[in-house]
Amino acid sequence: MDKWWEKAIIYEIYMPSYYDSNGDGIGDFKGLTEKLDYLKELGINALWITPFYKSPKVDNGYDIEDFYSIDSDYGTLEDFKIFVDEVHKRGIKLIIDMILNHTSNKHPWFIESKVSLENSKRDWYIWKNGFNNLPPNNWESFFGGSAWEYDSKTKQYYYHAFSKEQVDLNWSNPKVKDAMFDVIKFWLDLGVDGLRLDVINFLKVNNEFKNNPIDKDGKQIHQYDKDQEGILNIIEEINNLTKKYGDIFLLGEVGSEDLGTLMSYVGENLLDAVFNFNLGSILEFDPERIYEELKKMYCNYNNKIFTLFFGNHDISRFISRFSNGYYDEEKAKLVATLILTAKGIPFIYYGEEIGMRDYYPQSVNDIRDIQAKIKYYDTLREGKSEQDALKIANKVNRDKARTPMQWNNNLNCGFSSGKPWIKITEKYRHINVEEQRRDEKSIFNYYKKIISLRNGNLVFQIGECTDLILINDIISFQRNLNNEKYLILLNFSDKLSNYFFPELKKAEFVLSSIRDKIVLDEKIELLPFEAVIVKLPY
Ligand code: ISL
Ligand code: CA
Repeated sequence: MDKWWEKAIIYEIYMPSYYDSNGDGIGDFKGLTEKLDYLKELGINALWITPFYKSPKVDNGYDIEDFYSIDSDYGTLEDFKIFVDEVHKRGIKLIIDMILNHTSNKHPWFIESKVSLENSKRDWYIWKNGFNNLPPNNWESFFGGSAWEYDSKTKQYYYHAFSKEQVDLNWSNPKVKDAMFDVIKFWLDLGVDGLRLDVINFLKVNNEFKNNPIDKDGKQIHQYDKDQEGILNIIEEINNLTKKYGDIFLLGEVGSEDLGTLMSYVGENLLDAVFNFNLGSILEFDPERIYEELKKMYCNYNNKIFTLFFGNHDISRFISRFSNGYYDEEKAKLVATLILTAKGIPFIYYGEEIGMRDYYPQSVNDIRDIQAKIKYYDTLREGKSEQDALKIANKVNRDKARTPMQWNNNLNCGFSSGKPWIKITEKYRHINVEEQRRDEKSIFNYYKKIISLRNGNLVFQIGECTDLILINDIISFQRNLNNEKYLILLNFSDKLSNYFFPELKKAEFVLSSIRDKIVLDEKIELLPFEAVIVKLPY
C-alpha cells in the first residue's frame, strides 16, 4: 500500500520535441533539465520520457541500436545522470520507456543473427522459412504490409510487428530474456522510478504460427501475434526483479480494445497499471461513450488502478480531435477536469496544458513518422495521386502530436535556435507558455489550479469514486474519503444544462472552469462545456 504512483500526476514528454539546448533542432537532456522548474511550477509529480537510447531513429527511438547508451542527439550518460538527479531534487519521479519487444535492425545482435543459419544469435530473433515464395503466414505489421521480411542471404523471413527496421526478439529464448533483464537492471541501478513497457503484450507469438483470422470486412484480427501464453510469466519475472529496487512503477502498454484482456495484465505480481486506450483514444466528444468507459472501469474492475488520459505521442491531440471550431478552450478545460478529478492515474501529454493543436504536413518531405511514410508509399503503389496519398497518410500520421513544445512567441516558438527536426505550426503565436502564464483565464493557469487541487487533497488521489451518473449531457461523480466528499459536474453540451441535487444547497463552491464564483442552490445551471467542483456536506 501507499505506492507513489497511486497519487501521482504523470506528464509525458516526447524526447526530441521538448527543449533544444544546443541549437541542433532536437530536444535533449540538457534542455529537459532546464525546463524542470517549469514542470515543478505546473505541479506534476512524475515524468515519462520516450526513448533516448542510441538509435537510427526510424521510429524515433522505438528502434534501439544499443540499450546501454544515450543517443548523441540527446546527450551523454553524464547528462542523463544529472537529469535524474535534478528530477529527484524537485521531488519528481522518473519513468522511462523500455522497449523489450524488438531491436533496431542495426543492433549488433541482429547484424550477427543475419549472418548465417548456424549463428549463435540466429535464434535471438524469429526466423522462418516461407512457402512457395510467400511469407510463413498472413500476419500483418501494425504499420501496414506483411510482418515478414525476406532476407536473401539466408533465404528465410524474419518477423517484425512494426516496421521492418524494428525486428522482434525471440522471447522463447532464455538468452534473450537474460540479456533484456540485464538492460532493465542497468537503468534501475541508475535510479529510475518506473518503466513504461512498450507493447508488452506482443512479447510472445503463437508457437505454431497460425494464420490470423480475417473479419467480414476483410480486416485482419490480430489473434495469434499478441496476448499469447507465457507473457504473464515474463511479466511476473520482471516484477520480481524490480522488487529489490523499492517502489518501481510498472506501467504496461497493452494494445487491446478488450478491457478484460487489459486488466488481466494488472495485479500484485504483474503490472501496476496499463493504459486504457478505450478511454484515451475516444474520437468523438460524446459524453455517452466517455461515461460508458468510466462505468466499465469502476463497476467491473474497482480493485485495479486505472489510467486516465486522452492523448499521447501516437494519437491526435484531443483538443483537435474534439474540435468543431467552437469552444475549444472550454472543452480542453472540461477534459482536464475529468482527468484530474476522476479516480485513476492522470496523464498529461506535453503541450496539453497550453492547448497545443494537431499539425498536418503539407508535403511528403515534411512527414517524419514512419507509419505515415509507409502509408504514403503504399497508397501511391495502389495508383492514387500524390495529393490523395498525402491525405490518406496524414490520417494515420503521428506527427500530428509531436511538434515542438511552444514556449514563447520568439524564433521557433522558443524551442530551438536552430531548424527544428519537425515543423512548428504558426499557431504558436497565440498558443504558448509565456503568453498563457500572463493570462489568468488561460488553459495553463486552469491546469495549475486543478493540479494543485488534486495534489492538495488526498480524496482526489485515492478517494472512492461513487455515484457516476450521466444526465442532461452532464457527467457527474463523487469522490470521497474519510469525512470529505466532493461532487464533480461536467457539462458535455454546448447548451446551458441543469443539475438538480438538494445537497447542493449546503455545498461549498470549489472551482469552475469558467466562472470565478457560483452561488449554490438546489439547482445549478451549468454553462456550455463548464466543469464545476463543489464540496458536499458530510
Ligand atoms: O497494436 C496496436 C493496436 O492493437 C497499436 O496501437 C500499438 O499498441 C501501438 O502502435 C504501439 O505503440 C508503441 O510501440 C510502437 C511505437 O511506434 C509507438 O510510438 C509506441 O507507443 C513500436 O515500438
Ligand atoms: Ca539538441
